[in-house]
Formats: sequence, structure tokens, C-alpha cells
Amino acid sequence: MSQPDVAAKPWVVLVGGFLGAGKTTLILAAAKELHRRGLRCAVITNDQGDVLVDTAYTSRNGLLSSEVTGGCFCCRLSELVEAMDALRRFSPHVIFAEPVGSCTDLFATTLLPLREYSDTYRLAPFTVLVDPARASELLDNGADDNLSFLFRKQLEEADLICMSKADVGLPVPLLGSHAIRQLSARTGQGVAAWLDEILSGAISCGGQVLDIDYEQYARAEAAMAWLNLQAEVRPAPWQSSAMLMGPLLDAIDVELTKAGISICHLKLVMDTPGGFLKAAICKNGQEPVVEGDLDASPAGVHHLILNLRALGSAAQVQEIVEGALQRLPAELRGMEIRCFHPGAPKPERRMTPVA
Ligand SMILES: Nc1nc2c(ncn2[C@@H]2O[C@H](COP(=O)(O)OP(=O)(O)O)[C@@H](O)[C@H]2O)c(=O)[nH]1
Ligand SMILES: [Mg+2]
Repeated sequence: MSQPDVAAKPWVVLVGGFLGAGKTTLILAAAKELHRRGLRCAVITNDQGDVLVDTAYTSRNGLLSSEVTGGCFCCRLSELVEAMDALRRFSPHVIFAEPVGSCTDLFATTLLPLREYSDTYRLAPFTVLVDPARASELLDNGADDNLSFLFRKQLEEADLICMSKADVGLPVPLLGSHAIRQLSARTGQGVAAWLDEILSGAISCGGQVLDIDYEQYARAEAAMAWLNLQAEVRPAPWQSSAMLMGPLLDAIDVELTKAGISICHLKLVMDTPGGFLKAAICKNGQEPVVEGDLDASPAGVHHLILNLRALGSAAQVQEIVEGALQRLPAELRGMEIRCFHPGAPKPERRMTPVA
């Protein structure tokens, strides 16, 4: 297959998976591939807080972007539908939706309710993206119980599991009876094949209604600290975003490691008139992945957005991030910071399939 039926209603493609699995990167690569085929795409990002690195990143990469903030898709289902409806003004052929990386039970709370809009939208099978490194870590007997619980539940309800980051060359772990695809958003390997498969209608959005204990689910999410911040960073003398970002990321990583706090995903973007830079790590001590205008010239004002998800106390995480920011050779203006433990998930609706 090369073209979905472009005259018909837009496809809605939910791409789930754990924090840092590569969802946003895959959506951008897939949107580029569809653009090459003459198709228009949009994305709806999602978070428990607001001020999202992902939205800044997708829109700066030219992808029509909308967001649902302040709760996961299941708890903000009406807002997800509103966002989808609003995007239809731009006649997208494909709307990608990226749920929060700690979220699960999406089939019962999001996809099944969305079936009621089948006159307007077509639902693609539910892809759950898995970073093989994270899979090995979270399927290990010594894994953190809370993260392992979320990760396993995400796998259980997938229509299709895709292993991300194939370019890294890690072995693919065994994940029960699931058919597994492999792709790399970085090299493009498998991205077109994935799109062909999910937009061909060959796999239905069948899903799996989970047997899930919502108290355990709430405890697992609440074990994480969730920090979202934005600020204007004004270095004196002027510096490039790359010169500011590296030490900031290192300082946060080092301090979190000292405090015994595991990073699930730490990502930040800096925007200046001269360029846009993003850096991220998905684990303590990891070499940051830096993307964007690395050679952007020094600037006096940088707009910073930082999102951190880590296993530990919100108060301690906030103190560490604020401390690292204070040590930058820069004045900080208009800082907005929120650090919290996600509240218990309370889906607007939870359905089981009609026989
Ligand atoms: N090597 C490699 N890294 C990737 C790939 N896809 C994503 N990443 C990196 O993995 C990190 C998390 O990716 P992101 O898309 O933000 O994950 P999300 O949290 O699931 O949306 C980022 O630093 C990406 O650059 C890939 O195909 N190969
Ligand atoms: Mg993302």
C-alpha cells in the first residue's frame, strides 16, 4: 500500500508507549513520510501538566500541533475530541495522538469511546512503541515495581508492538505471543512499512480491555515526580543554547543521581532568534541526544522549556532543578515551574466492547 484513501475521513493514529520510547520522534518521521506521499498530518500531544517540550518540538519541525494538557487523554477525553474536531479545519489525512508515557488502559478509556465517532474518523490499530533497552530493564526481576507495572500493562493492550531505536542494534526482547515490528525513526528503517501496515486496514483497532487495578495504577503513576517549567534565560555575556544546555542537563543529571532519583525522561528545548535546540536523556548518566541548530550563534535571550519525569519526591526534584538553573551564568526571568505527583487517573468514560 502506498496511499490511504485520501478522500475519506482522517485516520486517528494513537502511538502509545513508555516515557522516552521514541513516540514523538516516530510521529515526526511518519509525518515526513506521509508528507512525501502528498498527505497532510497533524499531532495532538498530551501531558499531566502544561508547557510541553513535545508540542514545541513538533510545531518547530513544521507539524501542525495541538495539545491536551492537565491530564491524560482518558481523563480529558472530551478535550481530545475537541482537539481532533478543531484540527479538521486543516483537512488532515492523518491525526497522530501521543498519550502520556505513563498512561495505560487506553483501549477501554479512549479508543473504545472514540469508536462512537466512526462517521468522522477512522481508528488505526493501537501501536505501542518499546525501547528495547527500557524493555530489558523493566522486564527484569529487579525492576522498579511501579514502572514495571505500567510498562507491562501498556504491552498487554497493544494491537501492534513496535521496537524503536533499531539503529542502536540491541537484541529484541521476547514479549509473549505479540507480533513485533522493528523500526528506527532516526534512520527511517521500518517507518514506511509501519505506516503501510496501520493505514491499510489489515489490522483492526481491536485492543484488549485490561484487567487493571486503578489503585495500583494510581500508586504507580504517583511514584513519579513530574516537572514542567519554562523561563527566559538571559546569559551575560551572550552564549549559544548549546553552551547553556549541556552544563544544565549535566548538573541536573548528576544531582538526581546523587539523590538516588532515577530519570525516566529529561528533555529540554531552547529557542532563540538564531535557532532551536533540543536535548534529552532517558536514563541517569546517559549521553544526551541533541537535535536542532547546534551551530546557532550566541544570544542574549533563550526561551527554555524543560520537562522532567523521574522516580522520586517532587519537592526534591524541584529543588535540584531550581538549584541547577540558579548556577547558570544567566539571569532567569518569568520562570513558571510546576512539580507534582500525578493524581489518580479518573477516566471520563470506561467501556467494554459490545459483543
Ligand atoms: N538512536 C535512536 N534514538 C531515538 C530514536 N527515536 C527516538 N530516539 C531518542 O529517544 C529519546 C526519546 O524520544 P522521544 O520521541 O522524545 O520519546 P517519547 O517520550 O516516547 O515521545 C530522544 O532523545 C530521541 O532522540 C531512534 O530511532 N533511534
Ligand atoms: Mg513524546
